[in-house]
Amino acid sequence: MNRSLRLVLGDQLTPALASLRDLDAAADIVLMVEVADETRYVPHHKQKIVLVLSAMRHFAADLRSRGIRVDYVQLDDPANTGSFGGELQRAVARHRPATVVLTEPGEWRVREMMQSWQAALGLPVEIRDDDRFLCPRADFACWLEGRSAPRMEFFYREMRKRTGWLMEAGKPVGGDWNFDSENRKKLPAREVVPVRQGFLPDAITREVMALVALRCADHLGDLDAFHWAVTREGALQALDAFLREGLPRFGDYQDAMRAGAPWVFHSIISPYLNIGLLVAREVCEAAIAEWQAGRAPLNAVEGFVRQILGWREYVRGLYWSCMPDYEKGNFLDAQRPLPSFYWTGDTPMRCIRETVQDTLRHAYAHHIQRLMVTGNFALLAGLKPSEVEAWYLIVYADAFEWVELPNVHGMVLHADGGFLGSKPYAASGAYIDRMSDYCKGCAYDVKQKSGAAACPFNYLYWDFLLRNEPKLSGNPRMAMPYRSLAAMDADRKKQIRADATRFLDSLT
Ligand code: FAD
Ligand code: DLZ
Ligand code: SF4
Repeated sequence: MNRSLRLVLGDQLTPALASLRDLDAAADIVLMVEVADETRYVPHHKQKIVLVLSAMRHFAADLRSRGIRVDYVQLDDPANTGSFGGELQRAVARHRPATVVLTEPGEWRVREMMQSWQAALGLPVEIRDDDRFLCPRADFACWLEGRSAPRMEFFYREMRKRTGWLMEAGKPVGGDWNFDSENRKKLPAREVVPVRQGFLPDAITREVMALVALRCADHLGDLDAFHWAVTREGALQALDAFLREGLPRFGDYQDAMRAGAPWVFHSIISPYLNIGLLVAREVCEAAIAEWQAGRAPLNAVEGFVRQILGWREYVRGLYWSCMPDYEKGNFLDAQRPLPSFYWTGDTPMRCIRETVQDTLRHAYAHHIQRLMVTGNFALLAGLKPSEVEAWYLIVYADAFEWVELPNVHGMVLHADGGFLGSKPYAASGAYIDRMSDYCKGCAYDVKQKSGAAACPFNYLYWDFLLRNEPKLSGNPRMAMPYRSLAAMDADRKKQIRADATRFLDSLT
């Protein structure tokens, strides 16, 4: 029989996946494998492993209910070899297929593995493009060609034109491509944020939780707080709840942070998008429909669509165009080890404590917490890119290297010298104070600029500029802070260096 074996990975849980599309239910077999290598190439947060494995099991059950033969290997199967390659070999021996059909993976390291499979198996291995993304890799490479400083904004405009989303007669609706200036409001204390729709673990999820608790006992994270959806139906419910309760104010409060409320008005759908329970097109179209129906304002809908059509597609395009060299750079020569409070939250800096605690408890923190709190600190303190990147890949339920690495290496740490973004997102305590309620309950004083009681972000900000003056002062987008620095007298600069040295030395 001319049978093909269709391997579906843990982040490919989409019924319309390229490698499932022309499946012949009478002959073909879907292979899904839980492998130890994937659970430990970094020690992921326990919730991420439970999410992926439980969603895989539900997806397999769904395929079976539609008459598709699924060969599913569990993590605790005694014969499990622990690797994609090993399990594929065993499955080929079991089923004797004529071909193996795959969809390209999300990560470079898995792509490298896949390249060797045809020779190892002695069978044709077809790797199909992952067309769940809105910009094919080849199109992105064309767009990138010849650009020494690609910018998300210009890529995004191309994507708006290509999709026709939020466009009218070839022009952006509302007259602007971007309404970010309306999207930086501080969250008033009276503003009630939506309650996150959580999902109680069912029997399959509880079984996976027990397995993960046993096998990944040394991984960080709290399983009691596991409330992720593990099916497409659940993910659609979460999307629907966001569209009704979050989207209308998503734009206004996109950058706002509040202690004890990590989701604010965010969608909390990134894990579902990244493992395939939702796809980008349906999410953007659903948001646009809310604007068309007059239920959500343009600044919210444009802002939300830009995150997915713009940022998500842009970082993915850059990842595949720039790997494997992308992760090697360290433009600012940052060498400081990651402080232990990134793993515990045990620090008097309340903004970091709250962000790390949210992260440990929920495997989630929203974009501004990641960028302007833990990320900003890592940038200012000169933390080593490889250690910071490992942390972000470990702690979040949505972390996959294609999206994590460009955000951390490029956007946060400026380790690519400004290829992804035009300037480092460096900020003093004043930014965090403006956008959050963290500073009120902090042991440090955000208004003080120097001395032991001063907010460390204040002197670390200027110390960062001083330390990196030769590399950054020529950047036109850094002209303003460097003008302020030039106006400072020598004593003030000496004080900044002394405060920063005292603080940074205390980290180790
Ligand atoms: P919302 O704020 O509701 O945004 C909607 C969607 O837009 C998200 O679900 C996501 O799919 C997309 N999106 C938003 N911002 C970005 C972005 N910068 N890059 C790519 N997609 C974006 N996102 C991940 O999916 N995985 C990661 O590992 C990841 N690591 C990050 C690390 C750092 C340092 C930073 C600054 C950002 C990172 N992001 C990552 C992007 C962003 O923070 C998350 O996508 C977002 O916080 C997820 O929450 P949400 O679904 O509530 O997003
Ligand atoms: C993240 C993850 C984990 C923890 N476990 C598995 C697994 O056991 N089997 C699997 O197919 N996929 C898993 N994944 C997702 C993969 O790591 C992901 O498919 C690759 O990183 C490619 O993006
Ligand atoms: Fe963070 Fe500084 Fe505010 Fe404390 S005072 S919460 S350290 S920004």
